[in-house]
Amino acid sequence: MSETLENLLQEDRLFPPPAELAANANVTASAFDDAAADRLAFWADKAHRLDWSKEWDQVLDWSNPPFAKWFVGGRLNIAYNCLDRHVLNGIGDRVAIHWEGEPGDTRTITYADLHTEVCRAANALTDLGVTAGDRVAIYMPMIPEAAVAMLACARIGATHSVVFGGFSKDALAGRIRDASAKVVITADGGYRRGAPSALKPTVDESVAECPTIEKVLVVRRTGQDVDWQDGRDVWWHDVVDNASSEHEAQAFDAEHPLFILYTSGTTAKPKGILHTTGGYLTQASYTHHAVFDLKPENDVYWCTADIGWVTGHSYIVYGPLSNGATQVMYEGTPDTPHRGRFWEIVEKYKVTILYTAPTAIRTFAKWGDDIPAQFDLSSLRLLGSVGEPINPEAWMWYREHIGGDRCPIVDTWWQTETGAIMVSPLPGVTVTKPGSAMGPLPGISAEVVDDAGNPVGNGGGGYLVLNEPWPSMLRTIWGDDDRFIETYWSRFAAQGYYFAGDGAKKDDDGALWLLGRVDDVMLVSGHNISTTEVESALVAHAAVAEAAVVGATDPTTGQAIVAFVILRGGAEVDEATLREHVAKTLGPICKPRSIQVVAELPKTRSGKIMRRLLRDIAEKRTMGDVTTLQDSSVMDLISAGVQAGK
Ligand code: 6R9
Repeated sequence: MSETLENLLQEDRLFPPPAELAANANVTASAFDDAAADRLAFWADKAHRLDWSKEWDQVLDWSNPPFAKWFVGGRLNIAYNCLDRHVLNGIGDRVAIHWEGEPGDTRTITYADLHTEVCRAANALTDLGVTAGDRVAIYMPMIPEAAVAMLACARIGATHSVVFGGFSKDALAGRIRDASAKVVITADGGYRRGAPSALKPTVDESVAECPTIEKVLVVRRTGQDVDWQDGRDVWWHDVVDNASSEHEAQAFDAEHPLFILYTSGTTAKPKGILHTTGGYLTQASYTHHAVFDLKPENDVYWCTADIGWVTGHSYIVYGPLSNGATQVMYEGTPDTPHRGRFWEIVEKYKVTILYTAPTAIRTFAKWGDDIPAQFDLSSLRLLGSVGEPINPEAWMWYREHIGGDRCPIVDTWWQTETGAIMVSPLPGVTVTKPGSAMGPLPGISAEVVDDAGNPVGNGGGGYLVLNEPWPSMLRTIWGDDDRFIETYWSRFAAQGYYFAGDGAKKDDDGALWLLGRVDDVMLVSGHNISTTEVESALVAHAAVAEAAVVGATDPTTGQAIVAFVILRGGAEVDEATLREHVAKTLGPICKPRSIQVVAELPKTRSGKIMRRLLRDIAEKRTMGDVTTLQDSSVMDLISAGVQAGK
């Protein structure tokens, strides 16, 4: 990408925080002053929200960048912070998890229950030979045991590596091998789209290729038949249910490895992102308190992410539980048994805070306004978004049809690598703009820079960088320090900036707009145009629910914009109208060469559009690697449609 990104989309709508929320907010504007006065003292203060068995000697050791050490010399136990201290503080009978299985079965788990279960699991893992520093792979459906397994590992100092319960045998085996995991925790299966979906056979095939695995611990969820290898396979209900519920948590060093999580890695070998203990929990916990304004006595919080995504780690397990939250956990898909399932759950549990992804929001908009309108959503008071840029019109739809025009929206930008939220409105402070993540949180430093690493200033576009270390930053790529430096710290090595890989702009007021991955930026007749802005222009048309655009090689313009759109239920529109609509919104340079109506778009399991595959279609190439797709048949449908249409 050369010099800068064009700054095209204008947005004038403003939404101030609701007065009552602002008056009672957990975090007010003074947090920015505190952090500006002394950033390290600010984070030390946030670390004091946790219980440490030994105080640190130094807040940050940045003497060997980019290898950071936070809270040097401090010691704590993560599970103790998420469970024991709440029980000791007398809130053991507060509900930690309202779990809802896809078939409609439910479980209500208090903090005391969760504590007991994690203690048993910690003892069981110890009996299976797991000790501090060992790696444990977790390949599970969205059942409470997934959180229990993670916390039990954390409790005994084993490093977990959660792998999405839908990934293939090769993906699982590759991740087990890379981390040399000793144990896999899994289930016979889980419920997806109204049917049991098996997990154990994939584990069996993977483990056959992974000699480091000594034990496979299996939760019985669906009751489906499983192959069994005596001596290696053990049932959770045999070993965990029979283990002692007494377990004293030992403290670990602040830099003890807590988890490895592999990023989807669209092209190369997946990267094992390593997170450690003290800094990670400090920031996951504080941001959950600040961004969601969580009032643990009153709120019912629901993050719809899967545990296999970093969002599930930081905002289902570690953030909410460290804050003593009551939360909903749902096993299945949003359209089972009907398209109102999410709203039925909000109504049933009186959810107050909902955190979901733009892909889900656009899908709900496509399904129609009348579906959420059938449910009582009046308990909601705050909405969050994560995973992709949220198009302004999707943001407005979310606000109106889910938030009843009263709930603030926090659009939270962060990554597996950052461990916790970095850029987001504060709901009691920030006047928001639909589609903008607004600005860095207190204690976080971010900039938009040009090719040479100079700030672009208001009104300019370029690269989003993080220019100061932060507590929950990744510490390295597991087993590959060189790749860590090369991937994240080499682009702006002279300045010492972390480069996230995302394009961004600052509008005239200095608000931040994420513009998608820089690899996706299109170069049309010498102009750098972001996929996000063209997609948002398309989604702003009343007939369009979702859009994905890519740059395809073009003999005259270098690249031409090729768009794929999903229409809203019942809507009809012709291609010429949509092309004109984009030209009118953003300027003639952004007029797509072609627009194809499709039924689905290729997405990863965390809901991100895989533009690389659409580029293959637009340029009539054979398709690249589709292993991280949620549903690989989508690509056949799209290419068949494109061939028929052209
Ligand atoms: C948490 C998570 C990280 C990438 C990131 C960016 C995109 C996430 C976003 C967003 C715009 C937001 N992304 N949140 N883009 N606005 N609010 O998603 O982690 O799966 O590692 O993905 O997702 O491109 O670089 P991860």
